[in-house]
Amino acid sequence: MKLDLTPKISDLRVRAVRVPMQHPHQTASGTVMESPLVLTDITTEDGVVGHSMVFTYTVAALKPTADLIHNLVPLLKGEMLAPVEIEQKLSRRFCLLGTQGLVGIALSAIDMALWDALARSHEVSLVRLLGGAAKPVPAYGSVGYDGVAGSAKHAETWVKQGFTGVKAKIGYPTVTEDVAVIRAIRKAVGSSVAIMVDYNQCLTPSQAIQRLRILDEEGLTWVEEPTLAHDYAGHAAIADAAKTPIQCGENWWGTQDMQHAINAGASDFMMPDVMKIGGATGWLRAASLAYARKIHISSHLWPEISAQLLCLTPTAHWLEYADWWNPVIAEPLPIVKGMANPADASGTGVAWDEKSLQRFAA
Ligand code: SMN
Ligand code: MG
Repeated sequence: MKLDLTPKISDLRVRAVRVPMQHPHQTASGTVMESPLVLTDITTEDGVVGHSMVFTYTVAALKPTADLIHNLVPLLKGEMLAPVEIEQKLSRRFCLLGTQGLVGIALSAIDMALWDALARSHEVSLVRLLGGAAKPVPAYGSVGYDGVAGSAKHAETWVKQGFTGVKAKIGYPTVTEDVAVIRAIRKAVGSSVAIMVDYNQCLTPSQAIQRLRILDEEGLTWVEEPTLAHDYAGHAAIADAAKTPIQCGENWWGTQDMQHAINAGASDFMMPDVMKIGGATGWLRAASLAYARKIHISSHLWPEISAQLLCLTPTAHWLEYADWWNPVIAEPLPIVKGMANPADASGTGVAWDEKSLQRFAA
């Protein structure tokens, strides 16, 4: 009987940090003023360390999330380094409470750190561990709710760095203002750059249908979250009425939310957030759902691990690039001529710049 050589988990370390934003990132539904992050390090009995980070959006959720992850240590110590097995164990354990919200974030933090540790223990990237091939992925840069001049300037900065796509946060008081921002960006970046827009859930379905009648003439690559993230019927009504593809997904908790969205025909494209969809395990399941329906899948935030996961996604579309967390990452994702190049080093590409971490300890 072959001995199972999979190492066991020996320890888990959690650190809370607050990374300042170079510029506050404004959306129609709120502004990201800083990045409260929880960094998780899972160590195996062989001394391999897997890393992950999660973003709690508000400092109010930072300590509760760190404590929640730390409280999982007794469920992990001594377990085999088997992310899929552990995901099932933890999902059963949290079935009654539910795996949405901070629980979902905590479980994803564990999952991503476990996959990083497993890839590192085999001295391969996550892509290679899972049988994929690392390849460049088209990336877009995000522009905040910064008005006509600010949005055009920020979009131009991304394109000067080689990006071939930019996404602008809109949802201004009138559709005229939305169009003014879009046209200023189009003027600044030219006709060959993809422009996406993001309403961050700020419209009612009927407002969105009205605004899209006008936005449909602007040649946009997608219109993102025009209404509430979990209003699948509302998004489906908008998608039916609009010519421009509708994009949703960053706020879906796990693949069940995604399945509900697919069943409702909520959007033309989908963009799970690896932290909310269930870590790398959740992402792989989401990629399978999308493959079955040939739905384009893009990522939300998390460039390093998302670049790897998109190489394992048959219907991969765009990578959302964000440099917010680069101050704590040892080797931020390289972007060359607007293409994201997944790290060919071991793991998910996530490791810490320990020196700079000291500056951001919460
Ligand atoms: C977004 C939402 C919340 C924080 C950052 C960015 C935005 C996106 O919806 O799609 O990037
Ligand atoms: Mg969005």
